[in-house]
Amino acid sequence: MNQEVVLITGAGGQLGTVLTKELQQIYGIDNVVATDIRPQDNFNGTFEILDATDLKALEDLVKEYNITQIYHLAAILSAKGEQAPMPTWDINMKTFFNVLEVARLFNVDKVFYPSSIAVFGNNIERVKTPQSSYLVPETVYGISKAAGEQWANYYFKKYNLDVRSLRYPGIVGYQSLGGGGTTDYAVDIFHSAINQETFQCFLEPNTILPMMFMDDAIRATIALMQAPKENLKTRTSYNIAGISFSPEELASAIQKTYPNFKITYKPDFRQSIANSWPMSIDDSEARRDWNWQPQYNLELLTQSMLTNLKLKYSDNTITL
Ligand code: AKB
Repeated sequence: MNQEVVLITGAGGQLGTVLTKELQQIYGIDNVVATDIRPQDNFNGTFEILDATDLKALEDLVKEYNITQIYHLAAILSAKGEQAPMPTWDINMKTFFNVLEVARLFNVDKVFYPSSIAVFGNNIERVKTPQSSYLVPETVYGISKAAGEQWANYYFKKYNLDVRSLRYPGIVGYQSLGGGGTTDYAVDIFHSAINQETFQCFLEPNTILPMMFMDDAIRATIALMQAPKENLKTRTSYNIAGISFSPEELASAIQKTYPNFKITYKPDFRQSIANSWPMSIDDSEARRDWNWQPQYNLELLTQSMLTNLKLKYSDNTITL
């Protein structure tokens, strides 16, 4: 087997920070090229500034490092995207087209493309939303991800480019903060709890959304990317499920450890985004094709978040 050399875009983001470290573990620190539009403090490994809308800059890096896999994480998320719809569309699509074209032209073996539960929209089955549900996204982020899924499938069918994709739910991890999504509250709430602050939630108490602990999200990503090519029947993007919960359920789980923790509610524009998304996901195709199985329930997620964040704050190693 040839040595894999992996390039990541958006390596400084919520998922990117953690995925970069995991890929360094798997492929060796010298075989991972982390890139982001912003410099990263105290980065351990190879880091390059990259604006992924710049085709030539991406091409130069792929050639310079002989890249064999690209994980394309750079994107503007659901809530932030609604503040600037046209730039969001441009950035999300242009960066992905650049990745697809560079991968096709320079024989990159595999591309990972994150999609999202944001591809679904109103009037779908919101409980156990099926893989084959129709997609009528309500946000520009969701529209860009739904379009991206089709382009992933197109490049696979037309050019045999091995693009693999997951529809992530909200990701909850202690290592990083959310980056402008509708599910960010589920990370922020833990920081308030540890710091003994009242948390003001921008969603209503009973808004149930699909979520996933960071470790599960990383495991799913690696499992998909390492699965035998012939097993993968879905070339748009796979549904994956972790846990579903509402803000009030999450607050109650936190109160088991921090009984004095308080939450208040002040829903804003993000409520209507959340209302258009599924409450839970049917991921039976991911389970069938590459043995997907989540490991974290609400209790385990809560305990892990509280324990690890407490350690980070007390060690002063919080670099969010
Ligand atoms: C967001 O809230 O926009 C993201 C997502 C679910 O894709 N976390």
